[in-house]
Amino acid sequence: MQVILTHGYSIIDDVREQQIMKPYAPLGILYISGWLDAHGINNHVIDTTFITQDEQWNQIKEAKPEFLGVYVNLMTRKNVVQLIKKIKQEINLKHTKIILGGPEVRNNAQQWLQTGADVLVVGEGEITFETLVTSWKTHKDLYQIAGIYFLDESGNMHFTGEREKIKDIDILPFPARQHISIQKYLEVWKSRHGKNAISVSTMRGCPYTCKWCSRAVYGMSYRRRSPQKVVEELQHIQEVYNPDTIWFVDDVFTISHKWLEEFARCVKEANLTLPYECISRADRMNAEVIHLLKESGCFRVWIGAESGSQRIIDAMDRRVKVESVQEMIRLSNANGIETGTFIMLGYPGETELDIVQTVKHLKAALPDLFTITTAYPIRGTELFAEIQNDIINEPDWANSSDRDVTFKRNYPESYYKHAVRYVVNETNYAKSKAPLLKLKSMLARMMMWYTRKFAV
Ligand code: B12
Ligand code: SF4
Repeated sequence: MQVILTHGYSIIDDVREQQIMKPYAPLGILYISGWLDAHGINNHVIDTTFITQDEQWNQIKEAKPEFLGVYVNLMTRKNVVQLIKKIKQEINLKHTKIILGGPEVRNNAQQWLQTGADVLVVGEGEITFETLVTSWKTHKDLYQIAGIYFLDESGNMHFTGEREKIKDIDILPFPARQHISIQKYLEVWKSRHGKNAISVSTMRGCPYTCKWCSRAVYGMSYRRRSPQKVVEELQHIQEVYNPDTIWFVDDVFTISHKWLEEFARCVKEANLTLPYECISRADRMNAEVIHLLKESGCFRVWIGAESGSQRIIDAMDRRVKVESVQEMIRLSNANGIETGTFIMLGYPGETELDIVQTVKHLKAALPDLFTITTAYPIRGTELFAEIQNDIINEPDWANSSDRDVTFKRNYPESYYKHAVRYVVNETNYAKSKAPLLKLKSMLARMMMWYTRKFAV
């Protein structure tokens, strides 16, 4: 039995990431690979981050796998659709079973199955994938495997029901980083930023309800690895790869204060000095938490609010107070932790006044970094359900992502390009006082007015 795991992301196609150059290894398939290793199932990972789709195709053609598992998210949809179509046309791969997993499959099941995928795994993938590769011999077997979608003999979509989530995620082996070239990731980081990073996951699921956020994989659960296990993994990473920093991909790193306390204690006991970056929420932070973060090696914390307007934060069901976001950003900075925040413009109902409040919020908080996006509706989210009747343009599913879906907002689409420039330049001006930034900000504000009045 030949099992291959792969994904559809390639930096060569991603002009934006070529500028940022902070790629991370595909943790989802590495977790599955580690699980298969631990259960004696030989498997191979084709990591496409640094290769082209053609190279990926050649490797698959050569290997002729019996099972091909592919991770897919909304951005890699197009590449994965193309891959599936090629496989379906290749006579030498007629026995290859295509199994998809990741956040994209649950809410696009019909489309993926019609495209040619044989089985879709929803939610956590380790046990479902293992069960598939060990017990799927005939089509009938699929009905017994929980957590999958497939087409029945009449071509109708069949769902076998949710698989029970793994209760104790400490049973998961470390992701099989040894199956790919982590060195390559470390090198590109180092050459561009002088420092490098490796990603680590300590929790699965998030109990919050932000309307634009996809919880298609782990749902609203909260499960956490023990601090001891996490520190063990960090020690292992330091020994084998010796990265400069760690990025915790967790949704809300400080969600449990008890966990954080224990984590800080374990880090200290292990004499571990590995600076890390993480994401949190202001309502799960306070002075003590910031102290624990600092003590355990946190050099940067991202604290989201998405907007500076409480009205919009409430509309998003973000459940946080804008003042507390500002306070936690300032407090983290004062304690020597760099800060970042996320901003989203164009949320339904947002007016120019809300955008001005967002600028005020950024100026009051002065985070070291912020990212800014225009809101887009991910299928399966509450935001998607809310704007469904206001969709203006939904491009061909197979050639686009949810980011390309446009919906009716308060202002025309072109307005938001200028609004982004306004927020960026005005905030950066507040930091540096460079006159050119003020000029750019004023120009952007004028264009906001112009597009608001005259653009269609
Ligand atoms: C880290 C991360 C990133 C990183 C790094 C990505 C990377 N290479 O790892 C960066 C910052 C680059 C990033 C970027 C983006 N991200 Co992101 N990201 C995450 C995050 C926080 C963690 C991912 C992770 O490592 N999880 C841990 C692993 C173990 O979980 P997993 O990948 O889901 O894998 C499990 C299952 O999905 C399944 N599975 C996975 N693969 C496979 C394959 C098979 C065959 C099977 C059977 C099962 C299976 O089994 C795995 C183990 O149980 C998730 C949110 C989250 N909490 O998961 C968002 C998330 C994946 N990102 C998301 C989005 C929207 C983006 C961006 C579009 C954001 C943007 N505006 O630019 C970009 C797109 C990047 C791209 N081109 O692909 C969405 C995806 C939504 C969707 N429906 O596709 C998520 C879910 C966030 C959210 N809650 O909305 N992201
Ligand atoms: S945005 Fe963050 S806090 Fe909100 S639901 Fe998503 S992961 Fe949870």
